[in-house]
Amino acid sequence: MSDTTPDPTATVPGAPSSEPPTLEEPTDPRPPPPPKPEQGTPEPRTPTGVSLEADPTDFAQQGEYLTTSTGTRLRDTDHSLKAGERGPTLLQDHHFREKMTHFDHERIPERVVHARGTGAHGVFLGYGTAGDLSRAAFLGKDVLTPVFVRFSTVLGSRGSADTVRDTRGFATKFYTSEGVFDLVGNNIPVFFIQDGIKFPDVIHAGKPHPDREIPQAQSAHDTFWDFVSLHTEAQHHTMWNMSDRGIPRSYRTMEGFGVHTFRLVAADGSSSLAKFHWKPRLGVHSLVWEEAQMLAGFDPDFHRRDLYDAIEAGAFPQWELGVQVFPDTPDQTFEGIDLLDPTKLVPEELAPVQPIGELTLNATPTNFFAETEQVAFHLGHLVPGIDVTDDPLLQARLFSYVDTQLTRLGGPNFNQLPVNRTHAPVNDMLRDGMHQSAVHGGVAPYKPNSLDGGCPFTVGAGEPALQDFPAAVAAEATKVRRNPASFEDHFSQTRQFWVSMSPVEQDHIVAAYAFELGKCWDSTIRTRQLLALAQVDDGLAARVATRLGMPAPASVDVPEVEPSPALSQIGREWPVEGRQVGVVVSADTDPADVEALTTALREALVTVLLVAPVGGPVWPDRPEQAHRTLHTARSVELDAVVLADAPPPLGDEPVVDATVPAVDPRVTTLVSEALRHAKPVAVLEPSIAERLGVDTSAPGVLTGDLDGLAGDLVRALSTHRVWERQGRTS
Ligand code: HDE
Repeated sequence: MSDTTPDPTATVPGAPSSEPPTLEEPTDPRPPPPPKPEQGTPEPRTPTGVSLEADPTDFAQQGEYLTTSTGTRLRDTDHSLKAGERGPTLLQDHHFREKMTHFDHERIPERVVHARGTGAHGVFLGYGTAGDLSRAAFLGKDVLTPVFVRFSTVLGSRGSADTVRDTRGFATKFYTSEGVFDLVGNNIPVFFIQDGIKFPDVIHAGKPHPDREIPQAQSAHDTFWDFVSLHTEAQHHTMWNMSDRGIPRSYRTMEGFGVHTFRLVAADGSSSLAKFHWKPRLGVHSLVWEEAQMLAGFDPDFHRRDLYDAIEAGAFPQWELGVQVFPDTPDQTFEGIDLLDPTKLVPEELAPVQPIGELTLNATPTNFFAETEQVAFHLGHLVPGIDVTDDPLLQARLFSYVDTQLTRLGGPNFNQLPVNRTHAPVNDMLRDGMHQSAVHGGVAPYKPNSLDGGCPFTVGAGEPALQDFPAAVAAEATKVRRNPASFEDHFSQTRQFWVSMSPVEQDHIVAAYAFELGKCWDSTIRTRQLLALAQVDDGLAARVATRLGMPAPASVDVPEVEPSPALSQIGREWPVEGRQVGVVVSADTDPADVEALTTALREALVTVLLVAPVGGPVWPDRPEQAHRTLHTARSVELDAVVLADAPPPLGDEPVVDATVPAVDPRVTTLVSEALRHAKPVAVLEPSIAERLGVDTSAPGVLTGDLDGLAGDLVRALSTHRVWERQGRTS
């Protein structure tokens, strides 16, 4: 035999797998087979060339020098390559083309709803109290799970203002040991519509008019009220929008709700129905409407800034996760309330919220786009122990969320984006597609197979797995496009919300309806909405009608309802962490007084902003810098004002008439707005109050010695506002 004759015992090239297949389909679970010896894979590197072993903070940028996207160092990025100094740019300038092409494609489609949002990282601590209800591992006692939360408004575009009147999104991604769980909720416990097929309708009605594309990010226009006055199942949600819930003070002071009824499944296979609630530790608080409007101009990023400033200041926002639990009965109702109707809530007085864990937000994003913009939530991101129900709104969402990411994030691999990656091991059979960043081994992404040793295997009975709870469906169901009769009551819970409000909250609701309907051009739409309000409460309808200058609709029979005190936002005391107090100072103020007060307030984790006539050091010989000037400060970013001084005008503002006021008019405006918005105002010297004409006997105007003042201020802040100044409290 010559040396070149092939060895007949050698393997013929082209074996499809690294291991020979078995005749029978493999059934014993095992890890994937190793790669074939001749196979290589790209060396694992981050998208910017760093070894995966590197510190995560080095992943995005490396080295001292500017490079191309493929890591070649650049000498010049300020001039394009031209045919001579005054000549045309050359097509061969690939650095210019790379830079410009990438820039041209920096934007992705904004979310069709919830485009305006703000994200933060945090951690969820399981209390273990849900053990009998759900087998979900992350709910276990003392289990810590990383989370990413995105808050949002619904209607506005990505650049719209934070403080508009709207529903807020409250979406949480839990990176649990058993896979990602997304709880995609709102700050309002009920929704506009009962069946997901109406979602495009309500959103088209709420978005700006298609012809002029106005108004931006608001519901105060004809198409919105046209829809909700005709489609009256929206009235309950709309009443919440018109209440103070529509204008939260902060994301930190919002409740969150899963809205739908979910099904929890315990380790023994038993099930219960449940509604999720997030309860903010700081209480539920809102802006007043004038503040919200002013902030939209003065600081459109108010909620985003508030969240990030609080986290930076160490006042980490916290919520308790709780569940209302109901027996999983065939009729899926509780105390006569249809649990599959997402326009209904279950009053907490009937089913208390049981705490099951605690969320703490403790880090801001490093890169807004990579994290907040690319985060992709989906109701189908479930873990063992949490399952869905047949709520027709929920069912539609199970389709919509993946579908929308395909367009928004450019293909089916959005779960591979860093913020979406699970922390649990993945062994799927999904392959290829746009932006694939995994290098899958093996040859058999199909089942059954024997070439990849049968891998991957499905989980055996008794092991935790995605739940397909064997819920019964009607034995002789007929295909219908119809709601159950129980969905037809649109007004009793709307009325329950109204009668549960305190008088001052009712006043705000009346004013909100009058504003929104007053912005509608068409009087038929106003009339129709007044008729809907009459079905809630004839007093409410009459008060709104008076403000609109329209006749009150005739009284109609309204449902008998019990108030639910848990729905009201006022009447208690809450922690004040992260509240903002502005202290008006000047070089003439005694720095010792200011220091004593600010130290005491900062100990209560209140943020203190020194507001001085001009920027720079407040006192020539001391380090304290002005945080705001009279030119940049406005009352609406403050929860309370301390007047340590009332400086005279600087003389840098145009004089409107010949009289020069004793106090800078910007201080007068600041104080009058703070008083009008029912905020505490503390005055260090009686002469300051005199110069400003502030009545020191008015509720919430605090005076007295410095020792007591900080404590009084914290107490006044703990009720959120000085409600007596808003008129009626009972
Ligand atoms: Fe959403 N919703 N939604 N929604 N939703 C989206 O998904 C949709 C509904 C909610 O911060 C979209 O990724 C349909 C209820 C939040 O990224 C989209 C229906 C609740 C967020 C979508 C609803 C929500 C979204 C747009 C009726 C409260 C922001 C971009 C069947 C329980 C998530 C995206 C984030 C986002 C569809 C109803 C909350 C288009 C079809 C009810 C907090 O898929």
